Amino acid sequence: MPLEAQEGPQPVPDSLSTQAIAAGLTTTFLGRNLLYRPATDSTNDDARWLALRGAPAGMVVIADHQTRGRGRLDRRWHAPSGSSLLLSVILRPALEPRQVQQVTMICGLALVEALAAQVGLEVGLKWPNDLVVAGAKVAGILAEVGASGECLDYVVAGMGLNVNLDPEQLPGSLLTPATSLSRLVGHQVPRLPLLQALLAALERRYVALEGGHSPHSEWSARLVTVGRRVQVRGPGPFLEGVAIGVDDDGALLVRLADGSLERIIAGDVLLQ
Ligand code: BT5
Repeated sequence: MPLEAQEGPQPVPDSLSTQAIAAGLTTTFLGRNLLYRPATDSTNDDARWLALRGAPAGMVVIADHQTRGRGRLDRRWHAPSGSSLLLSVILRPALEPRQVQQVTMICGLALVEALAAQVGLEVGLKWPNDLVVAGAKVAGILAEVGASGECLDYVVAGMGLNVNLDPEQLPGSLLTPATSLSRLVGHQVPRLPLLQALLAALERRYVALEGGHSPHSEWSARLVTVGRRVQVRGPGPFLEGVAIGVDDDGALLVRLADGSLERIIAGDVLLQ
């Protein structure tokens, strides 16, 4: 990964920079080690590269533009340059690989917390990794792990949040309709205070996780998926049923028409 690429657009009022982010940061370690890139392929790829070379927990890679921003299953994440918060956090939680959804949980809850505090928005979580408002996706989380045996070596927690974008700028063929903060509140939203609030909320939640506190109950209470009729498209067969809850590892429990219970570890859920 070429680390020297710090060239890019000239600063604008809402511009991100290492200095501007550090100036208002209230965290102890999360984001204290930060790489800002005007443009990159994918912040998750950069963070993984750094994690493999020993970068510490709490290091953040953030970009204004991604040429190959990714979702799950190598799907594209679209974000017009400068419109979004696109960041990846390196974490090294004492979890087993099967528990990695707990990292997605704390990221989702930290985003919810920051959006409530900074923008006054009530945002829901949609299993497994989306933030939604009235059925439209405003953010997505992509947690990728490096593991050796039964131990997680690192987790790269990537977050893409649609801040100041017109959903019409995005391709028409999205899995779920998209929205953005500016669309929801009717004005441009400064990214810097939102980012700083997000990092502070995530640090608190990561410290709690490391202290043995599970985010499970708070996360499941926020899931708009639970209690709904769903269609599940995943690696396994296509399923339809009622989402009745999530287990400790964050797998979705779906009751099928024949009364049987399916445990879904990965997939896309359509709410009916
Ligand atoms: C996600 O995947 O939602 C995870 C997105 C994570 C993106 C961040 S940006 C910083 C970091 N670096 C990366 O390279 N990635 C992370 P998934 O649930 O698979 O959803 C992907 C799908 O969302 C795509 O196939 C589109 O249908 C849709 N999509 C793409 N861009 C979108 C956007 N801006 N808003 C809403 N939906 C979008």
